[in-house]
Amino acid sequence: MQPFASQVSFSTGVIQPSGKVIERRLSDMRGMYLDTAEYDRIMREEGDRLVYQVYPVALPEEPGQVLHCTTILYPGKVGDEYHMTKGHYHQLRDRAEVYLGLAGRGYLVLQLEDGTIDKVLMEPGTAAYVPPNWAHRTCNVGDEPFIFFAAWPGDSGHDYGTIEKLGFAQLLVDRGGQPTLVPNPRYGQG
Ligand code: PAN
Ligand code: ZN
Repeated sequence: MQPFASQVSFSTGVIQPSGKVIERRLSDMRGMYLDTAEYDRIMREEGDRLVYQVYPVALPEEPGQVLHCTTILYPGKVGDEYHMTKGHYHQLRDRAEVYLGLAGRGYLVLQLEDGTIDKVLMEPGTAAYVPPNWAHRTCNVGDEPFIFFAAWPGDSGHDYGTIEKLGFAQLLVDRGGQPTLVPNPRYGQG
């Protein structure tokens, strides 16, 4: 394989050239937001919002590679819950990851499989570390797109199913203008 470079726009998050861009809309996240009545109302009255996009650098997902991408997480809320990514564990649980904030403001929310939760504020220039074994999700708590760069080992794999089934133990919501973690009443219900 030959060395190469990609161009990352810090302001828009676009990577060129990129692999296939992933788009996640509200309809891709059914059941993930707590306020299902509000979710249904938005889908009915406002349509299927774009929540985030991922621009990956095209690389083989194999040991030894370092995969990298940007995520553009658009501002917004469903009820009082901030726009967020689906969130996942790595299939190989001991594979870590680095996030670098490029624009906007968000939180990285992390969880161990015993339900232990932590959160890290991310602003432009914040290098946030996802240690081995932590599920990770980002939430946009600002009014602009929250844009970050991520890099992780090529053989990590993504386990979305565990979070789709069990959820995160706590959810990040707006409480009087303050991003606040609150217990998820549906956590672990499968
Ligand atoms: C990130 C995420 C990206 C989108 O690149 O994949 O922010 O979030 P979801 O994958 O949870 O939809 C990463 O953590 N890669 O491993
Ligand atoms: Zn990851």
